Amino acid sequence: MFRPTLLLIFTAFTSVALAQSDTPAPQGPPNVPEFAPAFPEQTRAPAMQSSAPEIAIFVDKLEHPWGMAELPGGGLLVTERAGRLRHVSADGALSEPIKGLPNIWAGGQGGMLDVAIGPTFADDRLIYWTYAKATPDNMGTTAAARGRLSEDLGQLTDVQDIFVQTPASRSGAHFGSRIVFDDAGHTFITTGDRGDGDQAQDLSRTIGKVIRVTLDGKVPPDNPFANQPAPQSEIWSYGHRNVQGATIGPDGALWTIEHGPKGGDELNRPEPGKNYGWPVIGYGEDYSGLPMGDGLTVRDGMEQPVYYWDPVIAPGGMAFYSSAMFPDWNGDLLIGSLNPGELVRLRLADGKVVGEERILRGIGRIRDVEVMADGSVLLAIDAPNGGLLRLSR
Ligand SMILES: [Ca+2]
Repeated sequence: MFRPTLLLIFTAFTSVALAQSDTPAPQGPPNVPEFAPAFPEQTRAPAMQSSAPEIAIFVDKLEHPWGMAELPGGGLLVTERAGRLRHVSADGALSEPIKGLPNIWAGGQGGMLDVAIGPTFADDRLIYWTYAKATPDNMGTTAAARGRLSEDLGQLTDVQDIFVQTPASRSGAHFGSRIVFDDAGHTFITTGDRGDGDQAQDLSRTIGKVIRVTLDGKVPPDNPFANQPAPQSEIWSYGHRNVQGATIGPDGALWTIEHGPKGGDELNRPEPGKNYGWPVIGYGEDYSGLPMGDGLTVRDGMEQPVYYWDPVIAPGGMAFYSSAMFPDWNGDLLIGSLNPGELVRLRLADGKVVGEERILRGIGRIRDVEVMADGSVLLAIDAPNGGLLRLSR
């Protein structure tokens, strides 16, 4: 990953003037060629090209970095899946682990996951994170918590969970998750299906759901199932497989991205109370090569993704770009790909994808993408010897 000679090759390869063609971004053949998109450009949108970013190592030697969040005034917080949260200064100096995290179930895909700066941080220093919570009988479940970050950035206090997924499971698979805020006091928490897709359709469980609660974990009165008993009242949308990317778009709405099986990664714009189909409909197949369920891509009462990928990109985190440093990326969605390992750039118009670029293929498994206040872009590279890369111009 951190080999300058390879980085130079990537830079040269992508050093092409802004252009757009009618052919899709380079990718392999579909796993399920018989599936057709439900509308034009739901997949394989025309390829775009932008001029190359400069790449620098920002932080070396992180163990499976998973989430990043820039602090007001500079510097950022970064999680490591094994169960750590650290501060990184504006010049890339890495702190010792911040003390005060709850008990974390670190195993399989579980551990310390996303981190976000609370909307009221300037007043109360509250930060938020998602993690695999260890239950008393040593099962793991996705949870979201918040705590107060000390002025010296070394300690969390007043830690409390604001969401705990039910039921817990012994599975090490599909914990999600991201945590994002709208500008009206709502917290969205994305989850995964814990390797049991049927539960994503079960509204009595918070497996395979997008969750919406207040900043302190209460059910907002306008939630789609607010009049139902908990935990259904916490559900915003359902039928999701494993949502590891989420952000609020320029339209003020929640956008999410989820892992499909073999084929069928999806970009969604989840609306309240709606069913996003997993595992009943989708654009992938089982890892065995057999169809998922009845092999359907469309069904009444189930929503279509805005966009899908086959073969998969294995999406991590994502962010909309808005800054002067990369003017040709303005308004675009930047998505981290774990496999094949690249930055995926989507251009949207009227809620549809109209262009796609694959940038920095082979750079490594990108778990998260953070657009910094200065317009640079940080990529969290997941690996035993992972780290953070900084893209600039
Ligand atoms: Ca779906």
